[in-house]
Formats: sequence, C-alpha cells, structure tokens
Amino acid sequence: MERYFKDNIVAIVTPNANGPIGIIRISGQESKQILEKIFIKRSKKTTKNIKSRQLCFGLLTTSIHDVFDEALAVYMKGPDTFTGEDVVEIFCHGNLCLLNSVIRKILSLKTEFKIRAAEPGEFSKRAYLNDKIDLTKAESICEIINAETEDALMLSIQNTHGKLRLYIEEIKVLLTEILAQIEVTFEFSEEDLQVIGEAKVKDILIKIVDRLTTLEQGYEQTVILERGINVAIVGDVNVGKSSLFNEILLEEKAIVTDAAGTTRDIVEGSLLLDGVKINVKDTAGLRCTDNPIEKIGIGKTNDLIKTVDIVLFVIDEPFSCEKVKQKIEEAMLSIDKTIIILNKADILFADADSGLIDPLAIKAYTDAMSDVVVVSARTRFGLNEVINKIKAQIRDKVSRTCMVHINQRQCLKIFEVKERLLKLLNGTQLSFECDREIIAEEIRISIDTLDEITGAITSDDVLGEIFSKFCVGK
Ligand SMILES: Nc1nc2c(ncn2[C@@H]2O[C@H](COP(=O)(O)OP(=O)(O)OP(=O)(O)O)[C@@H](O)[C@H]2O)c(=O)[nH]1
Ligand SMILES: [Mg+2]
Repeated sequence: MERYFKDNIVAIVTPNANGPIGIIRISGQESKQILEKIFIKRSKKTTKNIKSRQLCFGLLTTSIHDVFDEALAVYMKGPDTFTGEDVVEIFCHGNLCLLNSVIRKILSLKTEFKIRAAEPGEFSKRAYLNDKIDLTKAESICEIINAETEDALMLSIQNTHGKLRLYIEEIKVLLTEILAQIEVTFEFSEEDLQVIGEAKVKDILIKIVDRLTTLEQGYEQTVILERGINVAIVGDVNVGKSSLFNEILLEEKAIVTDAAGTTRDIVEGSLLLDGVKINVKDTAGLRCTDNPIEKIGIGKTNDLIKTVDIVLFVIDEPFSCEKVKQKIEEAMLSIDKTIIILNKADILFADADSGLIDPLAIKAYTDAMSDVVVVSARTRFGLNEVINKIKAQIRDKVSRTCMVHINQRQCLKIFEVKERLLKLLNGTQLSFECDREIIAEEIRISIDTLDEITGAITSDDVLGEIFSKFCVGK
C-alpha cells in the first residue's frame, strides 16, 4: 500500500479527442509544487500564491518551445479530495497536442519530483486505498461512465450513494446475529441446544437466502439494462424482414430488393424503448439453398435464434394456425419468445375498390389468429402494435421493483455465499447439535466473502483486475 502514497500521478481526464476544454489531473503530495513549476498565476492582486480551492487564471507551460496556453487551475489540499491526496486540476484548451505536450512537460519534471503517468483507474484506486470510497462505489464510478440508458445510469448512481453496500451490510448483520446465536450455544450442554437456537438460525438463514436471490436477480436486470434486449427478425426469404428492420429503426440501414436471399450477414441497429436499449438484428432468410454464401448467412441466423431474447417471425402469406405452428417448429423457435408478424398487409388485405388496407379483412383473419400481428412495412400499418408487443415483453423481463446494480464480480460472490448457506440449510450431514463449530466457520467465511464485495477484505490481484477496467484519468 505504501507505494501509493509516495509518487504523484498525472493524466488527461477528458476524452481522448479534441474538444473545447481539456482537463489534466495530478494527485499526490507534490501536486502543488508541480503546478507552480508549470503554471504562472496572473492576478491583479499582489498575492501570487496559489491557495487551496481557489480557481486561478494563468499561463501554462508546455513541452513545445515558447508555447504557453492560457488556463485555469485549481489546487485542492487533501485529505478532503476525491483521492484523499493533494489534487491539482488544470483546465486548458481541449486540443490533444496541447494536452499531451503539457503532460510531457509535467513528466519531464521527474528529476525534481516523483511524478509518473497514472494507470487506468488509478485515481479511483487511490480513493479506495485512502478509504474515501468503498469498492462498490469505486466500481459504480466506472459503470456510470459506461451507462448507455437512463435506468443503467440511475442504478449505477444509486450505488455511488451506497445502495448495494447497504444491502450487503444488512445481510452481514443477519449473519452476525446467527453467529452470535451459535456461539452462545458453545456454553450449553447438548440437551439445551434444541431449545436455544436451531429454529431461529434456520429462519434467519432462509431470510438471507431470499435477499441473496433478490440480488442475483439484480444482476440479471443489470445485464439486460447494460447490454439491452436482443431482438432478431427471422423468416423465409423475401417476406420483408429487412424492410421491417429499417422501419423499426427509422433508418435505411439494410439493403432491400425483390431478389430472394438479399440479406446474408446479420445487420444490427439499436433503439430505446421505455428506457431499455433494444438491439435489433436483421437476418438472412431461411430456405434450402446451394449458394455457399447464403448457407453461411442461414447458419448465422440459426445460431442467433438460440441466443436472442425476442424473435420477430415474419411471414407474408395468411397461413392457417397449423401452418404457422409448423413453420415455427421448422425454424426451431421457442414460442414464448416469438412474436409472429404477417407482413405486406397492403397487398394481402387490399380493398378491391380503393386499393387501401381493409381493416375488416384483417379482422376476419386475426379473429382466428389472435397471436399474429398484421403489418405493412411499406405503409407502416401495424408497426405500433409490434412495438407495443416488444414493450410488453420488456415489462416481463425488466421488473423495476427492487432493482440494484450488480456486476458479474459481485454476483459471483453473492452466488458463492448463497450456495454455502443453502448447503447449511439443506445439508443432511450437518447437525446443529454436533457441528456448531463447522456451521460457525461457514458463516464466518460467508461474511468474509461479502466483505470482498465492499472491499473490506481484498487482495492486490482482485484490485488490479477491477481497476484495470477503468479508463485512464478516472
Ligand atoms: N407490398 C409490400 N412489399 C413489401 C413489404 N415489405 C417488403 N416488401 C417488398 O418485398 C421485397 C423483399 O423485401 P425485403 O425487405 O428485402 O425482404 P427480406 O425478407 O429481407 O428478404 P431476404 O433478405 O432476401 O431474405 C422487396 O421488394 C420489398 O419492397 C410490404 O409491406 N408491402
Ligand atoms: Mg433481407
């Protein structure tokens, strides 16, 4: 741990691109002296000293000969800073050449100061090592930066306020209660044991397992919120899959032609529905073919079908119930995740006189085929109904009650504890009377595992892995 406190680190904290403003951050004991070497405060007042938490205007030195930039800088004395150390932030023009030349200038001071470039996530790692934040908060910072939807953002922000830590602390309190119940029995004779604790211990264990299950569900929700819901458009060739894909995305993304077998690769696009990211995938039409390229495309479609959350299965003939069922079976689709779409309503249900879609003709068909949504990709008829069906499936998959952002690492620890406790609850070999020491030990290990989530206990390797996922400057 010592090494973290000895050297100063520097990084550009704004994105790796040109922009209006660029920010450079330095953290470490010598931050202020480093700033004073590269920044000349210009002030009408006589005082030239840089004071803590006072934004100063001045000239910034670069590594380019004779080039100075006008900039603002602030020095914040620790420990009330993000990293807990002295921190400097410099706000200059957001040109990457300029920012890099300032960094080079700062690093060139390494003969005078212990200064080096920050590793990914190192500012957050120092904040954690200096007890400014716990591990759930550190991880949520990275998750906030990467959140793509409002829900994912909201949940990550809640963890910076300690939502997950609180859940974990509550479970730890319950486990500690059990430990106390068991430890108290160490004083008693075998006959008294039944009376003292077993029922209560089991009750608390059941309660904890319930809470851990809720947290595991939180992980499933997190995955959906972060990666979105995957929707594949599948069906025979030429039924209008690509046309539908383009209309759903409101973008001419996939090629549409009247030639059967136009689409080969999977074409992807995304949109937000009810705050959830929907990844729509257009696929190669299913048919028997000798064309080797098309065959590869159909292979990709078949692989994709197995992994997506929702399939929009498109037909362009008003088939009977049995025929639709047969086609779904042939395509090996699970009916639960399939929305059947009959496309080309503009020609299939055209009124003889006006040539327009005849709602009565559609009603006659859908009365018998209630699960089929009739649409026309050409006129956008029925498209809202498709969107509503997708939204209904989202509601099934994303329950917004009891949501907490859980990442994979945290979920694995939760799973580990749940498995351990379930073994205690269901284990036939262990008896409360004879194996109190073993049970107590299992509870202690469970508490330690939960501590690994909040970071109360952790190893250098785990820390290295967590923070290496961060971007430089965070
Ligand atoms: N009249 C009418 N024609 C449509 C409709 N949707 C698609 N088409 C036409 O049907 C033909 C095939 O459309 P695509 O969207 O390329 O069909 P696909 O299912 O992607 O075809 P493949 O990629 O070859 O499997 C094109 O000529 C489209 O203009 C529709 O709703 N009404
Ligand atoms: Mg296509």
